[in-house]
Amino acid sequence: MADLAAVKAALSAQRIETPSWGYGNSGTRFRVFPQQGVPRDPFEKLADAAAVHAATGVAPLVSLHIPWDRVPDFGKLAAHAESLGVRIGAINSNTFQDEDYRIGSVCHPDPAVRRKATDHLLECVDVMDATGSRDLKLWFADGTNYPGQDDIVGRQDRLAEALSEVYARLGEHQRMVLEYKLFEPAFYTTDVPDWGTSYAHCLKLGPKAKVVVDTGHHAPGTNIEFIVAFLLREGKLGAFDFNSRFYADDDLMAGAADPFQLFRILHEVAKNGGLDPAHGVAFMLDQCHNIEAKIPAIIRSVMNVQEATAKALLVDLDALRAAQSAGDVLGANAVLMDAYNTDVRPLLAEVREEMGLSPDPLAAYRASGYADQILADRVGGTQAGWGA
Ligand SMILES: [Mn+2]
Repeated sequence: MADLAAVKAALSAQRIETPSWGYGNSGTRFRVFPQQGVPRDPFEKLADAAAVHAATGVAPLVSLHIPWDRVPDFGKLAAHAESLGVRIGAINSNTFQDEDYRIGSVCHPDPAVRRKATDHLLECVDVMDATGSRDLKLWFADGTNYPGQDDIVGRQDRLAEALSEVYARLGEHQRMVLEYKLFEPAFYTTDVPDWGTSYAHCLKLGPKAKVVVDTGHHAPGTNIEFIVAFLLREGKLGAFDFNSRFYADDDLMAGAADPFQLFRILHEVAKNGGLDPAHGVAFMLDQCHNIEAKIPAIIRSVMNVQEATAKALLVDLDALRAAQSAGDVLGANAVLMDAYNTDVRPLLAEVREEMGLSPDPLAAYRASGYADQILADRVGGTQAGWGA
């Protein structure tokens, strides 16, 4: 049996980071449906994130996205976060929304464009210095659409050169986390298409470079928990971008499409020490909320990650190992399924009450009156969204 006190301690200690862009208007390439009460600036995004943290107690970190969250004084933004009870998490770079990046950023054939992209990444490290952020999160839209369009190896060389310049700029306690994505926006080759490419670059860069696993960035049917287990074993799992996919990079709420997959991933995390803060795995959400209310959707996502984590922590590892060593295929599988089929909602309600929180985060949010307050307060101005 899992030690219940240890399970509760692990659940109350877990930290789930929410994305600033999840609070703004975002959607699909077809249509972004604006919603009332959406933040107009990064300060208001942090206020929404603080509302999520107030309801859940486990979401004190907020990822920023540069340039969408660029402000004249990042020290002021970090102080504002602190006054709201949250902190700045990962700084996400953006080398995909400028005219210059039509055929690439750090992998572009033109050294001037590469210089511009690398300078942006260095600017992001400046933002980390000013905000106390630990992680520089890199995702590159770079790739090609047509066979012969560019030299595959040449692009890898350019990528390595940019990464190594940025790596050298990192402070002692700062890290670089490199995200991969199978395809889109490039459709023939992507310069960081899979975990192996990210891992190979990170391995060469050094201990401060780690891989980000975005759960939506794989081919259908990919065994993501294998990737997670492998990277944990190598000490190279830096972070998760949790979200759900039914088809491609859907960016739906974590745990909505396939809660069993989320459980299997978190089982590998829990079993292999990844919940220990010393391991440094960041549990981030990377989602868009196009048709649903944003703050409640993020609260629901945090709860879904917590539920999968709770189930993972309930796996009877002694019984699992005994069954595995005995070659008891069905017994081992049953141990895992017993944990997955446990209703952990009462356990999480208890954990929340012991943390001095409401047992029901969504009800607590509704009762707070925050949703009405932002509708009344946020009149006029320009709502935040992609590009702002
Ligand atoms: Mn992502």
